[in-house]
Amino acid sequence: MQGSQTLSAQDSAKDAVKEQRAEFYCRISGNHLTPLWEVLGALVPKSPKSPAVPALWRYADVREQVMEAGRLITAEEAERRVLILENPAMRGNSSITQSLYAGLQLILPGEVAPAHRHSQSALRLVLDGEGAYTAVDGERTTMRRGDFIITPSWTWHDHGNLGSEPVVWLDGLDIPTLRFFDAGFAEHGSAASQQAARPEGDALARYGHNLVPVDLKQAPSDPTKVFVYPFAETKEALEGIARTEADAHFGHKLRYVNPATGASPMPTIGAFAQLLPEGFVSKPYRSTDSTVYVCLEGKGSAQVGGEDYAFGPNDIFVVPSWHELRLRAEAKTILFSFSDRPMQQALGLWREEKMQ
Ligand code: GTQ
Repeated sequence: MQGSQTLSAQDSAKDAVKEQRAEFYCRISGNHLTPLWEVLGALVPKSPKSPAVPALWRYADVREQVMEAGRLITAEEAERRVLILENPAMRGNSSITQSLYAGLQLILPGEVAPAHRHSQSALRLVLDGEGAYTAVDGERTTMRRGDFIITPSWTWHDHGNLGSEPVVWLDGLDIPTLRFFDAGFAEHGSAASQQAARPEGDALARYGHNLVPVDLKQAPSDPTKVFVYPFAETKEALEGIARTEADAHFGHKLRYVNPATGASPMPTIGAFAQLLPEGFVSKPYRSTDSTVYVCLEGKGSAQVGGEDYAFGPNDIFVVPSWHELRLRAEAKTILFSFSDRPMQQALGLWREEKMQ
């Protein structure tokens, strides 16, 4: 009896304190103040607690809806006809991770997505169809499946389709990052399509063969002038290194670089290509850069947060920060991926953990 009375006395003392605090919080709220101690654990977590969740988009499930968008609006009217891949736990945010945006862009035969430029950096990974091009600062490049194409911050770009089939690619942009920094600018071009200032292939010839113009000067954060990384070359590199033993965590994984500096192609987004031999099972791995993966060839599965996500060609999946990833390949598999790693590294924040 004595014990429970003491307990209830303690309880009512606690309740009184709670009430006083609640009244205090309410009063200071009028001055736009709020107590740190109520939120400190969430603000300064022991390890990353991403609001993003793992997710996979099967291309076969969404392709028809992308095509349906093509019957509802023209590329010109939409400016960019894109279905945004939204992280299921962050709907309404136009984000696939906290810092990055991804979308599927469709361009139909004869269409033009008009020239514009913005401070957001963009990458394209060509998935489906042939005959489209992207023009970047006066040079066109034909888009072939698996090609990794970039439009760095503030470069003019337009897209067009000169072929006879619909073309779909994955867009990856740093839109949420620029929104976070309130650093977004954009403008429209004076014409829908840019005048060609240089012949197709010029940038790749000039900057993409382990040679650069003799007077080229680039700061470490400058984007590469190589704006297309043809899949044929990426595949040749991956198959070349796949003759040696695979890394236990990555298989055979390469990082796309600005060949003039060794830095990432663009300062805000890092990109990677990896080959997993048939039957490969990776050891678990995690890193602080939430990563978007695209399967270009083969099939397998990604185990993230204890769940298995089976993937095949053109399927896209996202692995949030600090989530353990285990990759399995049922056939020889090629994955493309991108993340905000260069930003985190520039700020000294990036961490990884290779588990056994
Ligand atoms: O192609 O310029 O998915 O400006 C989103 C914004 C693509 C583009 C997107 C863009 C673009």
